[in-house]
Amino acid sequence: MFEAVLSNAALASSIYVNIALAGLTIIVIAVMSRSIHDSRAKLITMSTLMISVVSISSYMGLASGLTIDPLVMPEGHPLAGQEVLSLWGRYLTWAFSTPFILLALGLLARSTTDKIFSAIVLDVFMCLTGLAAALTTSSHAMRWLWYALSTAFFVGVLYYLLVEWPAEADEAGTADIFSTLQWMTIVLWIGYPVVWALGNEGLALLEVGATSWAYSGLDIFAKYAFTIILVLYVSDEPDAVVSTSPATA
Ligand code: RET
Repeated sequence: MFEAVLSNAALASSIYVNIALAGLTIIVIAVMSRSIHDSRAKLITMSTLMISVVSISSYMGLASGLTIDPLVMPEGHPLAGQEVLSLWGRYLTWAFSTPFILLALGLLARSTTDKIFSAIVLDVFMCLTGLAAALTTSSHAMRWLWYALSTAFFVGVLYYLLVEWPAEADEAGTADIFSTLQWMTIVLWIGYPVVWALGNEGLALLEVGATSWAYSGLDIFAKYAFTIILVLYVSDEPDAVVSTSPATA
């Protein structure tokens, strides 16, 4: 499978570019974090750092062919009976990377543990049911039923992003930065199910290289740009973010 990646220039570049950007982001954040001392500010920073730690591992899985397989599509699929290259490792590793995005946002909004926990559980199941959609080859209808279930979990995640956390961020005094990152997240995240639907595993309007680049492009903004914007804000250790001691709270 490693050769299947190497022989397709669009597919290969969509993977290698992200390995480089994830590596770069890790170095930049590791250096910036050295001057952050408050434990809450540091926790948010470390959470964003983990997004790229997962990402570089995820893209290594794709580059090495470990998490890629040709799957024969069932009857009803536009490419029925043909082998479609599935980069299923993406869906698996989103279950590890996206929780860190939500943890960072929840902490920024000073949300409560129960809400952060619930948003993350919904998010993990959104990714795992998306993986199930990609790996189901026995029935075309079942692929889309998994897709629908994943979308239902996604709606749950959107509820926290659109309703619960903005109100809490308002109270916490982080409304400005929160709304920037919140809208960036909502718009970019909606792009992922759209790419799945249009991509080679869905309606097959895009071939594998274009599908992979579409995800990679979304990743560049949803992970690395998101991380840099958030860490630039947190590194000043604003009052709205830092730990409040019991004496002053
Ligand atoms: C799938 C397909 C099934 C329906 C839905 C999906 C949503 C995926 C999302 C992924 C976000 C990924 C990010 C990765 C960065 O590391 C699984 C594509 C709703 C929202 C932000």
